[in-house]
Amino acid sequence: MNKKSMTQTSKFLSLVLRHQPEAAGITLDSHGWADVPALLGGMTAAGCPVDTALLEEIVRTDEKQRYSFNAEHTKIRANQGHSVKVDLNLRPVAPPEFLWHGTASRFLDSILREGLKPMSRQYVHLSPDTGTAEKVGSRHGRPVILQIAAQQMAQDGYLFYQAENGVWLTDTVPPQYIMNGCELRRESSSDDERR
Ligand code: HQG
Repeated sequence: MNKKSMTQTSKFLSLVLRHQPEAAGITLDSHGWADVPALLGGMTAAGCPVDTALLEEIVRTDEKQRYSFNAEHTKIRANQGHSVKVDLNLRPVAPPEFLWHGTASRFLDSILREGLKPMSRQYVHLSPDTGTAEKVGSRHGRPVILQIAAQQMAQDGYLFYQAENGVWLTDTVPPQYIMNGCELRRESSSDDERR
């Protein structure tokens, strides 16, 4: 299978495992697991033919390690990114001093006012490095990178989790923990340029 059709199959797989299991006529259990035979049958019936070998290849080669099998490879789930409510059994972990969030410049005003919210997903997603954050932000438009005082948040009682694939998750980031907020606001303000 060529890379383009594999990407398309992977996108449908993400949709099913994170957002709309009903698109393949299946259900997820409370921990987000789908039954592999049901998934293969359901995706194929929905016009996206996939067999065990292809599913194994998608999971193995996914550049973001988006999916995991159980030990027997009879079940599969997405490692993060869900909008359906699932309990991934994540245990709180101490974060590094700083984490990063890539977003688009047009969201900046709202984010600096209200903080980071999970929007349609279960958690706010944070990156361990600026390079990853920049890629995440570029998906939405002109990227801006927010520096998050994660360790300070943890000291103040906020919980952090790390998904199977290294992505950091937390419920919300209030604006005072966005370290470079002032700087970004200054950069994005055209008034400032005129001074
Ligand atoms: C923004 C991808 C206005 C937030 C990535 C983001 C990631 C606000 C957008 C994963 C806001 C939501 C998640 C507020 C947050 N006002 N906008 N108060 N608070 N936002 O896609 O973090 O390829 O749901 O900044 O790599 O971009 O799918 O979240 O721009 O790991 O595997 O609202 O998804 O992975 O967008 O991305 P998203 P995200 P996959």
